[in-house]
Amino acid sequence: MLFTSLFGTVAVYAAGAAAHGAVTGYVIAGKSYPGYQGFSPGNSKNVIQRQWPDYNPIMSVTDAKIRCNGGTSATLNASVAPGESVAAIWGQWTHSQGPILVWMYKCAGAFASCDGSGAGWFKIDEAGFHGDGTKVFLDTETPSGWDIAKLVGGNKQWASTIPAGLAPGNYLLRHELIALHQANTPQFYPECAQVVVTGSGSAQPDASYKTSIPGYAKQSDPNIRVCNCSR
Ligand SMILES: *[C@@H]1O[C@H](CO)[C@@H](O)[C@H](O)[C@H]1NC(C)=O
Ligand SMILES: [Cu+2]
Repeated sequence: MLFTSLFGTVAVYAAGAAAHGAVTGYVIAGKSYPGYQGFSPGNSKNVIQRQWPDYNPIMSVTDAKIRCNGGTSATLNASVAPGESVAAIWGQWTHSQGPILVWMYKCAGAFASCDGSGAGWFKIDEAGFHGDGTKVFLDTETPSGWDIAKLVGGNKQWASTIPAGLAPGNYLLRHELIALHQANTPQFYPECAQVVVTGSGSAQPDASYKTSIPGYAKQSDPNIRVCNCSR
């Protein structure tokens, strides 16, 4: 029986880990922070990242997991000043088509009571398609035409800059990959970390730049219902 259960565990892990990915670490203002490794609650618990139960694709824009991949709390935070760099690192990534989006959300108070609800999310970075439209389905960095393909090879990092003048406070930092390799079947991979923005800025995005998550995209949105096949 021991053999059976061990084998079962390995098989489940392998199936979950086979072709997907999640943020598993950060480099913020030049400092490295381990993220959550997943699949084994109890490991790497004291991290800045909100702990996610798995990194299977989220298939519905209304799934509550789309906010932070199901992560609701973390024990630590990272300090960062406006203008400094925040990079996420993916432990593995295999899909070469789709956008990269980086979002923030200002907590009203302590992280422990900050659930990311309401129309408070704003985008600080994005990377989409910029190829010539003729070769978009190759599983390599060039010429897929999508920056997300750089995460398939390379160092699997995406660096963004905290907006200049952003008001200090406690923020959730959300990295989102949307994989579009299956026609009309977008897959969402979002993870969140807790960052304390320092400084004396006062800038906050206007309400027109803010949205709820879930809620920022419709399942029928043509921008996420694409077919990369044979152009
Ligand atoms: C951020 O982390 C530091 C160091 O662990 C801690 O002292 C501080 O209270 C934390 N800040 C918040 C807002 O949780
Ligand atoms: Cu996948």
